[in-house]
Amino acid sequence: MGTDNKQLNEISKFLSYVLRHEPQSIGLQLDTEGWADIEGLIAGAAKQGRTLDRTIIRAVVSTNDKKRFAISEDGAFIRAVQGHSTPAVQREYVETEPPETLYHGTATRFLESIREQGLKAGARHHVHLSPDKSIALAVGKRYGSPVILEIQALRMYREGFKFFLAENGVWLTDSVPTRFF
Ligand code: HQG
Repeated sequence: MGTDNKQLNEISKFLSYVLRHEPQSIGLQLDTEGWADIEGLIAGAAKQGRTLDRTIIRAVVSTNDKKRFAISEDGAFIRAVQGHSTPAVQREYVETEPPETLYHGTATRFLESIREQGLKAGARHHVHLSPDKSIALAVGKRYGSPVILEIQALRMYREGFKFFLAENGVWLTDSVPTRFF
């Protein structure tokens, strides 16, 4: 069976689902840093009739457009580097000083609520920010007509807000009050 982009993309979506959100859906255990045993992942997927092997998992990890996943140095474990909603995972990211400005892409229909409440993490564990406007635009487009919010990240940091940089370049913070827009 050929491993075309469509197939890799489809497996990436499956991995996002089980490694970020619903590991229990295939009986998979994640540790607090998000690591799952690759053999357990293959076995859990097989129970749902989904055939995976180490070669295709490695291909998904290495070709992934947003570098969403990482494999441990010993090759035994895999994790999503950010984007979790499952309470099983509480990653300890390294706190990092952010650049002056970071961007958050959202949909215009969320703006009224965001202007009232600021940015909230929602189901995921953090608010996701990007140093790149075009990435923020693409993120916003997933939910409708997109809009980019410019966040005064360095000012937030200097006022005591924590920022974390995930291994794939996505910036994370707990919430963004409106005074930093
Ligand atoms: C919005 C993708 C109303 C927020 C991307 C967003 C990202 C509010 C939505 C990653 C709000 C949450 C995360 C408030 C925030 N009122 N709406 N007070 N505060 N929102 O998907 O940032 O492709 O959980 O603007 O690249 O869109 O999956 O977060 O629209 O890095 O790897 O609530 O997902 O990565 O949506 O995306 P999400 P997000 P992947």
